[in-house]
Amino acid sequence: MIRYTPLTAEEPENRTQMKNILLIIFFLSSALQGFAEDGSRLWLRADTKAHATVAANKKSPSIDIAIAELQTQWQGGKVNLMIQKGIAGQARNDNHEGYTITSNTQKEITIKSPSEKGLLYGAYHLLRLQATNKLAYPLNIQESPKYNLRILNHWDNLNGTVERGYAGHSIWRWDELPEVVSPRYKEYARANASIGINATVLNNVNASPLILKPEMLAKVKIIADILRPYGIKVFLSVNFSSPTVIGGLATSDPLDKAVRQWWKDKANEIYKIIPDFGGFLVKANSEGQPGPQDFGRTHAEGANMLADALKPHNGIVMWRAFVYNPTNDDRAKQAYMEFVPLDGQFHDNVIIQVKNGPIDFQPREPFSPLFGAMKQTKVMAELQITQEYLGHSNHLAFLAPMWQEFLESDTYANGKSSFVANTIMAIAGVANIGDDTNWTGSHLAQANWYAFGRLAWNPQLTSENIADEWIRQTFSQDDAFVEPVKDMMLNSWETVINYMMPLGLHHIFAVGHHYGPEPWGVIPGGRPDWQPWYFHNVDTVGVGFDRTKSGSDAISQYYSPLKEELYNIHTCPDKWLLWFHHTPWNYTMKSGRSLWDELCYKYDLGVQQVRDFQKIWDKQENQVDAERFQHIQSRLKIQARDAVWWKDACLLYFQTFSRQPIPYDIERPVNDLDELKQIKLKISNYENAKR
Ligand code: BDP
Repeated sequence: MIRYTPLTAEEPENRTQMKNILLIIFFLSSALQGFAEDGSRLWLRADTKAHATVAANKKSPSIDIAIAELQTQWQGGKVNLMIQKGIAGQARNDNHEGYTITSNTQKEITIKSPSEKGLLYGAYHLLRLQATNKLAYPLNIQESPKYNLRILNHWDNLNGTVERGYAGHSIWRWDELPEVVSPRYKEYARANASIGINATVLNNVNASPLILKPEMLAKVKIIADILRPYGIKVFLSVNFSSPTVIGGLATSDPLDKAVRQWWKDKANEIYKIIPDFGGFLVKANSEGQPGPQDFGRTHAEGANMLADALKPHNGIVMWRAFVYNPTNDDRAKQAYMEFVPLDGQFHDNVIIQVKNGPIDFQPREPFSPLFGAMKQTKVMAELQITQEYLGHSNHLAFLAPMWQEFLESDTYANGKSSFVANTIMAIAGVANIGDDTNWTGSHLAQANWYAFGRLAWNPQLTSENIADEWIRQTFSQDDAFVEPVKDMMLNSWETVINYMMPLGLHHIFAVGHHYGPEPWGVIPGGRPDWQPWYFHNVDTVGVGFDRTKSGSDAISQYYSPLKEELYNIHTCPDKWLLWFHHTPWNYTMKSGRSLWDELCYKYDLGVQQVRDFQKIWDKQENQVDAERFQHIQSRLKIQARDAVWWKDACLLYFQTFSRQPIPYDIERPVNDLDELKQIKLKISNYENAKR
């Protein structure tokens, strides 16, 4: 019933060979027919036959890239690239990445920036305006990024698998480096630079200590050299036990002198070959990873030790707050409980990296109460671009609206209005990139990579704007195509929520792969906060997690007046109702329906919405190349089937508790609960990836 077979680590060699042969045949035949519409060009599809005149007042590798991009794509008059120290207000920022673009006429355009990188960004900006038909003269643009650090996190393992990756294997071919250098590295750098991403963590947060071995660092250096002219700094995830595992020390205690020296030496070794190395990302004392608490030390002591080693080189530590220790307390509360008492203890080159929600990248979460809670600590947000909990690369879920909802959430920190976007100083996104030809497993998922970069540059851009830009560059300028497809994209996230986990339900996924529904799931011997029941708490009275005072009181971690709004079941927004309240089946919702009926309607709505996506897409057949048309069409079919699967599974299961009929005016279930319970998908990317 479910046709889903992602690539696994154990892809047999003969299959790989076969794939290569097929690829060669495919490329030969497409070379004869013209360019294959395989998605490999991402949103960078402009004609490259222009012969623009471009002048620059400085020469450098980054400026050379800007010149080459403009020369080959810019259809207008002359472009001047000028490094200039004091430039206009809006374009100033600490990182000097801002720029201005001015012109009087189409005949001559000037891009100014204090930095080479800024000129490169300016060049991509100008080309984007051209590619989206948005050039309006005279130009008077001032831009600078909201955050200095806009970073991708790759959860890529050294063996080529990608944890929670749904686009094939890792793009980093460690086994071939440093001798063989994939052309993809440069294409990757270019795509990121075009949307303002300026940093990347190459390896998984579940980090192998081997990444810090000299032979691996030599490979990392090659990648760093390729990314540098595109303005991208390389970072690495490190394993806290590295001093013991690869250094041969007896301990990895952060207060041990030899351990501290080991990290200092390691930092010196790295900076000798990668002088602009960014620093470390660390997952410590989380899901079995080693950390300072193994030695009775705090997260602050652990982070500071690494920060001290990096400090002389201007490196930083991004220390993750994704911790939940096996206590009896609500998992949603634990990161806050662990980190808030440490506020003020972190050195100034440590940033605490906090996932957007308090649990774990669920289809929809309220923002984590850690945002705004640490007054003397730098905090950054971690978003997930890869769709671990949103249908992998099978389902369409355009995530800009989700990230926007998050960034625009008011924390009310310090008793006044204070949006999440203003409580953070950087943004990380867990990449959805792999070695699939189309990079992200599905064509439409490219939009999430794009949206991440654009929002990290300017969180005030609207989702609509971003979708519009992306569609125009990637597919077509024709409004008859742009408008309906944009509509579909903008509704897609909420649609997934509707058929998976409406009204604040969360983590009722099948255990392990997080793809299908398993609200009944039980992991024998597993910890309670890995069991779906822990999160939905269904019984004959109602459903939902009681996070009020009568329950875990996680709500107390939020500021007033949000706190009061959430405590009160009548003012708690519907979208978070079952996140915060164990709600009776007969509770009257804002719509006037009972909770049970509302739940049924939401699931049904989700199914109908995917059906509508199919209609919208099928109508576009003549507007799109056959290759991408069919690919997307086939994904939407999977999504439509999966939506029904989700709806039937959840409603039939919850119905055994609500004991009420599914309203008769909605689609009847087409599956039996007992059959659905038998489904066991064999997708364990996770198992393969975790070593
Ligand atoms: C969870 C993923 C797991 C990651 C973990 C993390 O299921 O694979 O290792 O987050 O962020 O969402 O560390």
